[in-house]
Amino acid sequence: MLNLVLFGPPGAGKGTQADFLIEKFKLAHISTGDLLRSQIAAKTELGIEAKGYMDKGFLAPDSIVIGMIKSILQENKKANGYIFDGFPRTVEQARALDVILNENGTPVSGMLCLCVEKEELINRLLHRGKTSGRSDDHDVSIIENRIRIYNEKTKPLIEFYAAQNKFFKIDGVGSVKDIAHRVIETVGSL
Ligand code: B4P
Repeated sequence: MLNLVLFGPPGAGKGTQADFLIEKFKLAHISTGDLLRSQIAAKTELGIEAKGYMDKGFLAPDSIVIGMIKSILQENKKANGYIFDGFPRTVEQARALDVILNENGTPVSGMLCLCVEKEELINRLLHRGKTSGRSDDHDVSIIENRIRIYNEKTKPLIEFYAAQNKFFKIDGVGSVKDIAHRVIETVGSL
């Protein structure tokens, strides 16, 4: 079973590359950003709580996100494997994911980290903000906060997965297709 963690700062191309991996390896796509946005759109209690954090560029609380992952994995038990897109984002989330997957005897196969410089990230997100309607893509200070939070809370996961020999660094700059080629080649080597 292939369980991939698609990793990188906001705007690195995680959602974009997930589409190629789904097509190629027929995996179930689990994007915590998409799940949270659908809770917000449905105006659920969870969505209303998460919105307060996301609009300002902060992470949603671990308890919310981990609970969401547990129920989505429960609903998709027959999948060939999973692409975790934007999850885990904190060490607590990564530990929880290891516990859940190890219980099923299907651990994380590899963490694919897309590397992109800050200036390019900001340009991509502002560009997307023109059409996405996402409240966190319009304002440079909110985007910078997302990148700051990534550096503080999420980047330490590189060490977490490197210690398990599961960290794979991929250049995230270039054409979307070239990057997809690099990503697929890396997955093929796992
Ligand atoms: P996400 O939905 O995961 O959003 P993101 O980090 O901005 O990445 P995304 O996948 O959307 O963008 P991508 O890099 O594909 O999270 C949003 C918020 O939800 C978080 O800030 C947080 O508040 C909350 N959240 C989500 N998961 C959480 C968790 N686990 N714990 C707590 N909170 C959580 O691409 C961005 C843009 O770049 C696109 O427009 C794309 O077209 C463009 N692009 C991609 N590749 C390109 C390339 N090669 N060249 C040029 N442009 C490219």
